[in-house]
Amino acid sequence: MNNIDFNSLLNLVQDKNNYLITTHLNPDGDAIGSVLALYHYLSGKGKNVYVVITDDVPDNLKFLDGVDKIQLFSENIDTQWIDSVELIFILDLNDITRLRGLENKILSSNAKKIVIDHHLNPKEFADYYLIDTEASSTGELIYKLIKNDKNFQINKNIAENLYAAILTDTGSFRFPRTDEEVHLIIADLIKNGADPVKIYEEIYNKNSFNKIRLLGRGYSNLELFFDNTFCLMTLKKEDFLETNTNNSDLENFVESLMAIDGIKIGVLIAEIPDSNEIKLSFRSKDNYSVRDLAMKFNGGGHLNASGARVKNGSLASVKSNLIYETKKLFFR
Ligand SMILES: [Mn+2]
Repeated sequence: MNNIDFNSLLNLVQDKNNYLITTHLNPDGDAIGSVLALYHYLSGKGKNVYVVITDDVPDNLKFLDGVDKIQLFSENIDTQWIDSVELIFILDLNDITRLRGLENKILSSNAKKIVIDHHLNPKEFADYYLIDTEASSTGELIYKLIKNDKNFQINKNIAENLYAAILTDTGSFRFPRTDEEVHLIIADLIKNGADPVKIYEEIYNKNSFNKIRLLGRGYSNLELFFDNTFCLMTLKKEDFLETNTNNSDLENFVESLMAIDGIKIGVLIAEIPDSNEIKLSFRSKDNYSVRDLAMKFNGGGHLNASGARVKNGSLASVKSNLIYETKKLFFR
């Protein structure tokens, strides 16, 4: 793996003019904020920059400056220009399969590919890697990259995008990688124009009334197991229909279970309307590996956050199976 540092990367950028920036499917705040900050930096230096991603920008990130420059990739769009770029930045991912559909276009391009990321276990596919698994976010790495350019001053657009990236990837400055350095970076971003009140308001306080009503249904259905360490939230089809909501309204529901005192594992089990699928979302603390639990249902993910979808199962049987598997894995 060819690792590159900030200064060598800046040198590489100096004499090139045509760039492509992309990031992973289901983009989050770190993905979009990092992409747009790098976009503003490069275009601020007079470069020609394309931005392409494979899924829509989530609604709560559409306020970010530069969102209108993002193209949505599909098999139908003209991608001839991909062959004209000289450098391709791949941000916040280290496994090319997370580029869904775009990966072949990128791999077959003659441009140099550069991964900037903070996830563990990178796969070998790019020409250069700028990876720091200790970093809070990819946004933190983009900040350091731009700061290494002594001829460039971070402007408001860049500051806002990087603030959004770090805010979201640190769970609002509370995840373990939130250290002194992160707060010093944040202070510098505020100094350069990021507005913490506005950005938080845009990202977190734009829930629909119906979504909160659906969450209320979920809260009233909570169940505890295994000495109050395992909490289960169940949502049935009628909960969605009666609140006029759908699958996409479930964001952050399972996370909220982890705020309950003593909870080690939280699971959301939801009967998705207009489908024959049951969605399972898992969160945990410490070494309770919900990835192992998700794999029992043909899903996957991380140690403390994972998911699965069960087709054609009944809610009752998936639920009893879930409780059985959880007991077998953790509470024998
Ligand atoms: Mn990230």
